[in-house]
Amino acid sequence: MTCMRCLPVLGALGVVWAQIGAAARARASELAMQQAKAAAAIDWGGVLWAIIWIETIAILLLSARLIQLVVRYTGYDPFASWDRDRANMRLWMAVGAVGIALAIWGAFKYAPFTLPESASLHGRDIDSLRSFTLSFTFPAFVLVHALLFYMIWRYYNGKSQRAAYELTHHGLERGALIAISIPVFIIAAWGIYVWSKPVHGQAPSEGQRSLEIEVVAEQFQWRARYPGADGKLGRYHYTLIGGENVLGLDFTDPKAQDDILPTLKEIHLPVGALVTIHVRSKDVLHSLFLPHFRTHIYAVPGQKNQVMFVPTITTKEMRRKLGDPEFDYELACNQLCGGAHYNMRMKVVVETWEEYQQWLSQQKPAYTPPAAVTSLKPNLNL
Ligand SMILES: [Cu+2]
Repeated sequence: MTCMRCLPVLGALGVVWAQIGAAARARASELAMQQAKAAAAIDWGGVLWAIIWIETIAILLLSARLIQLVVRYTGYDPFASWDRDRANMRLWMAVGAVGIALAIWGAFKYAPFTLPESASLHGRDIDSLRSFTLSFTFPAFVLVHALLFYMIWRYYNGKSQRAAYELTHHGLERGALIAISIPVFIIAAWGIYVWSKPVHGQAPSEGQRSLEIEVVAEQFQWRARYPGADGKLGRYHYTLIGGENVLGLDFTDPKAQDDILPTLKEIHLPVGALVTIHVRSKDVLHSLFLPHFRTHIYAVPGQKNQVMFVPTITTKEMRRKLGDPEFDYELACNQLCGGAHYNMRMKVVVETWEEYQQWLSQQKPAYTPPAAVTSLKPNLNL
């Protein structure tokens, strides 16, 4: 009984909590877009929804309690003629029907938001693995739910026919074990092979170009570093971070002296080349996520990570395929890393080798040689 009394309070608290959270999130994104305007605003829409929810739940709970009290003190039960077991069964059937209808509706509604075909070589294997996994799990999902609701309908309490109870059925158990373990084993073994590819399982093939770049995470942006003419990224150390040396490069290392730091928030990648991205973080845990290339790795403070893939479709080609001239590949942070986490994204441009070279030649080196500075003569022709 005590528990019954707590329920309305707990329910109301839950609703208030959810509404406060929703209102806070809405406010946070609003703030980012229109700081001054949103700072002074109260989300009256959110407050109104919270009130409506609380009132609705309270009315439902009070009505139920009222019916209970009327039954107790008057002896009159408006539901006396009901077959409660049958009513429960029918309600469960309704839950099943609504659930299935919502699932079908959701599948169609959100279909346009799914990712396009993979734009990386290993991504195709990941997509095949996903299709294979779904080809087993989806029929299993449908079958289990169909059986669940069938059993409720067939054997609901109160019906004359009762379900038979059997302690063990070795044949059934053996069959289920084999039927389940074979696809699970295939998925696990294939998964280990496929998922290791973007981490360390690829090497450039004969005549294939390769490129190593670095992407560094910090609250709340990504910074990229490209190798200079030597094709190698130079040393860095976190103690050297400061001033203009935002990535802590060690300029005593000749390999670091020609490294290039693109100024814009975008990275360019040549199509068909094996791209290795070295990933590190300057502050908290971030996550480098390239959904179109089916590539993802954590950016961990104090640790070097790397991920590799071969982009197979240029941005222009993908725009044509999707019929969307605005389409861009995205590099996003996939780890809730702080207040402006949503802002932590970069555009990824995949282009031909020639276009890539041209773009790279326009980027700024991270280092200005001291000799170039000291050789400047003072202008004395006053
Ligand atoms: Cu982040």
